[in-house]
Amino acid sequence: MDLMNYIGGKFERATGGEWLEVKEPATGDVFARVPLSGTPDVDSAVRAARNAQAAWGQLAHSKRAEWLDLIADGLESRYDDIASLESRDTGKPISLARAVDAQRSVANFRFFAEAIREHEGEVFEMTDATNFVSYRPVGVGALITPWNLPLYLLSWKVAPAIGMGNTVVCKPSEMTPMTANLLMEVIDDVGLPDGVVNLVHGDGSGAGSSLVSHDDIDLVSFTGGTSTGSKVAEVAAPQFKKLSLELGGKNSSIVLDDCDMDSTIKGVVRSGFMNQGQVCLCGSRVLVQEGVYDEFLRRFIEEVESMRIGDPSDEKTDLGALISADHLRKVERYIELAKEEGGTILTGGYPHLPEKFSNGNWIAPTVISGLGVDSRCSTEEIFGPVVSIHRFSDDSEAIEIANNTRYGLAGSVWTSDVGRGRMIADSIHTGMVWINTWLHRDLRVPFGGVGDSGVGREGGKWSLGFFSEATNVCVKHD
Ligand code: TXE
Repeated sequence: MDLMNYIGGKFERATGGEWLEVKEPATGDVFARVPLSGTPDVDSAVRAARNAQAAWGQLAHSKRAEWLDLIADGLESRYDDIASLESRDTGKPISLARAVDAQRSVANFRFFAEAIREHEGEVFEMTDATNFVSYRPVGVGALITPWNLPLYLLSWKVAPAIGMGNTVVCKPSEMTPMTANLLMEVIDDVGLPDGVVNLVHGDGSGAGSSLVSHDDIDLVSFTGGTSTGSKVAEVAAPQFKKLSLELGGKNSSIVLDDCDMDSTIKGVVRSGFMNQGQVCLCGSRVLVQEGVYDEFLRRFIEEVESMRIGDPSDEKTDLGALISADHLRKVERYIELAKEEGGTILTGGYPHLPEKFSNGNWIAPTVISGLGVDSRCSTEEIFGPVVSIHRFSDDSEAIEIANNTRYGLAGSVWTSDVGRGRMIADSIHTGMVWINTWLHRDLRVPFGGVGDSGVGREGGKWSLGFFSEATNVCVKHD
């Protein structure tokens, strides 16, 4: 499959005529190619977006909301395509791609259609004047997305960005282009005005950096790694582009001695290993209160080892392949480092799979005990199916451990005493905390983190605010 860029309503190759191969994580086979785009392609995409922005920005909110609903309808009609393409492209199990990626991609467009319809400015009265606050489009936005939740995150940005009157140039990860391409097909099918949404395939140092640095880009919404996020910020900040950075995480799952053990085991395993641990919100550090440590650990290992690893297209599969051979090597290096740091591998290794998967990126879910809470493996983002487990004595020690990383994205607390859980949640320096659940998402709430987890919030009204310029007109009473 040769995918194309989508610029000004047309599918086209890169002007340089070069291609990047796309591999299937489960088998290592090349199954598609994307254009290796460069500055000329980015230029024409930004120009198409700029040409479309004035008219699009003047449409009524209700009209733009209608377009979002049309796109949602189009995605819904291709629900199973999204699930199977996403599963094949990322290596994640089909059940996850259906329940999370496909479901959320439709929900994102529907949610923001409603949010845009209801959104209006504020009026602030003074004794002798009235202030009218309105939310104008920012202009042309660059939306740069990673490989772990490709359409889930791309739709999360496109919907509010165009809903608030901006036009956009999308740059999906070169490793997972398939569902971004499907979104362009849906957008083309519904007849969205040319240039409102454009897409340029390519790598980070080529198309990615040329898009971020383009002087006619007003806004950058980036989700990806922390080190890449700082490169993006270095380029965008001096040009005063509006910037949102959703980066990495090193999140703690805190298990208190009064937790309901059955639901906690299931929740903490899901949090640690969903999508092979390749979600920025994953609970990769499990902190267990000493009174329940032994019982928890025994049952946790049992549950981890019961997960089925293998063919992502099999409905019964719980864990698929990692995104790439390079990423697998990065995860393996961390497991080697863990041993050097004094850790004990309690479970892990490699799954035994049929021959067709022998060139895929496979590793078994790995649990490591005995690491210091300040060790590199316990404080750096590994972004694979690797969890370190630590015991703690009291709540203040759990809080101290949870706060001892440079990240600050999310966390979870498992307890039967919600007041105790709230106290801990309020003491953890992150953007989000779940109590007795994980990745339970209301699209109205803010999403984002602090420290090395990034800058800004998206989600609900925070997305509407980020993708607009709040403007005030003050009218003096005569
Ligand atoms: O992300 P990158 P990668 C973490 C995880 C992972 C690490 C790197 O630790 O190992 O990030 O993953 C584009 N200017 N997360 O390599 O490199 C790139 O083409 C502009 C956490 O996938 O950050 C892709 O489209 N763009 C994260 C996007 O940025 C650039 C999810 C992300 O690529 C660029 C994924 C540049 N200089 C990885 N360099 C999360 N928070 O969910 C790259 N890109």
